[in-house]
Amino acid sequence: MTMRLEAPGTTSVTRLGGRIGARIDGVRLSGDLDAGTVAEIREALLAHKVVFFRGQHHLDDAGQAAFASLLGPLTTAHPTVSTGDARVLRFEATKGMAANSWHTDVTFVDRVPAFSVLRGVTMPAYGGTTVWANTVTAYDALPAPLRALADELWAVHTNEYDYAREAEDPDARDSDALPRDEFRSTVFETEHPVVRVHPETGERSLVLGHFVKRFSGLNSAESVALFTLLQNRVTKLENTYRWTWAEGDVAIWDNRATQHYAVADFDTQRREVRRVTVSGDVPVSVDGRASRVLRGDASAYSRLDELIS
Ligand SMILES: O=C(O)CCC(=O)C(=O)O
Ligand SMILES: [Fe+2]
Repeated sequence: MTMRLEAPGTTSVTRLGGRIGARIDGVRLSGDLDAGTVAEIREALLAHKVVFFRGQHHLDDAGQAAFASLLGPLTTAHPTVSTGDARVLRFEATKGMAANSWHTDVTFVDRVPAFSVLRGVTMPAYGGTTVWANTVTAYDALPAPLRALADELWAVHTNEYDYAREAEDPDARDSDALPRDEFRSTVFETEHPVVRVHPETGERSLVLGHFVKRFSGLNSAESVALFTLLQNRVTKLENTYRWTWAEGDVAIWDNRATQHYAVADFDTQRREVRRVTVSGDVPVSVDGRASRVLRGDASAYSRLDELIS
């Protein structure tokens, strides 16, 4: 374990991938960070979509939540998992279970979180990496006819149980690595535009991932075909960055511009990460229409009236 102490004012941002990812050095994350440093982190996060910090061994749950709240008001831990007042969601795996499916966090509600802050608590000796994909560059790289199609398309996202997947793999858990029964204790369904306009950068990004059930107006076979086409654009390796965790690492991603996948290749080793999410607003399409709730009330999970940006 290495601890690095840096003098104030030595923050540096090192780009890691061609399309996504940067490491930030010289910052000790805490709820006491000065506004200038928080602004630098936010700027790097908006530019690089996922940023990584090494050596944050001093952070506990309260410190992680206090730091995260400098980026905006926090959501509760999860819309369907009861954690009381706790803001921190634990993902623990001992049987190779992880969020090993491409997703954007919590897209089944209308108020999709803006940022997720994830802390590596216990890490396996091998495996257990996480991969992020840039959904803005994926959109930008679409040929014009596909961009026009995506711009007009809407999709229904849900946390509803995926029976087909369980039949194939009885040990698998839902994509957010939560106990299935609790995960679907309340069913949420929201219709989002497939292309949303980012509220801070103005960039367009593809809103897809594991929670998509179907595209509005298309049948399920058509939905699968089109989903595969667009989703493959997001997860193309050139459009991703893969992080090998050490304990004390913190990753922050812009959940409005990314998907991620936790690789379940660590056998029976222990792995634990803890997540805090920052509230986000309701996505808006290129023609200015907001996402629509079909089922479920997420107002207790995340309050839109508290948003600052
Ligand atoms: O376990 C991981 O690396 C990521 C888990 C996940 O999907 C999340 O924290 O949102
Ligand atoms: Fe996730």
